[in-house]
Amino acid sequence: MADEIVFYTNPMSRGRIARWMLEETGVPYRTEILQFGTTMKDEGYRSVNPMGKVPTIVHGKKTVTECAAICAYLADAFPEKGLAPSPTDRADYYRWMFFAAGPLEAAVSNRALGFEVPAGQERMIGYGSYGDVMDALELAVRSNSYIAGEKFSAADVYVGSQVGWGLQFGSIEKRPAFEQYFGRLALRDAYQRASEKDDKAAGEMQRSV
Ligand SMILES: N[C@@H](CCC(=O)N[C@@H](CS)C(=O)NCC(=O)O)C(=O)O
Repeated sequence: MADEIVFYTNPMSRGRIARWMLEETGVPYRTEILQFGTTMKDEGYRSVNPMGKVPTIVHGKKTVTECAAICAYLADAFPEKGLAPSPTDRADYYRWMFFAAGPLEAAVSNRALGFEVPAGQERMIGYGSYGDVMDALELAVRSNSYIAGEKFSAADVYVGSQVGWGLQFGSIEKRPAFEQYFGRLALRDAYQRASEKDDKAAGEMQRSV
């Protein structure tokens, strides 16, 4: 029997990235919704993810946290779904996945919090400047149909989610290349299924308070 996947999430969180990736794999999974500040921080869940954050997946005896790792892990765990390039062809796949988990996430979060890198200190911080990050991201999404070439991959789930959220919440500039890239991804059945499930869960959560 296949190992069960348990998905810990909150529908108003980065858990939406992991949900999209789970839907791309098409494998069954059980969802556990956690609440900010309460069940997410209790001892039981901290024994799964000591950060008390979502998302987390538990696949049999394996626990994976961090959205980028969850996307990469699921692509490797279900190779027959074709969600990662072959191991010898992963230069862009790794490059942009790690770029999004490091420089992009940090630049966008800092900007949303109103933190500016002091002038002249750009060399001290991994992302340099928000402007450089945006220009590098634009080059990446403009070069091919997908972030790692002409084929969709798990890296698009991760990078695309950040672009989509950024465009929606105004933390990423509305450049046409970003809108076109995310527009292509948002048409995917798995993205739409995941969004529907999370929107429904969010609605139920709001009605129950
Ligand atoms: N680096 C983590 C970030 C996870 C994260 O910050 N999740 C937020 C929701 S978007 C969270 O769980 N916040 C609850 C808290 O910190 O109490 C990832 O990529 O998965």
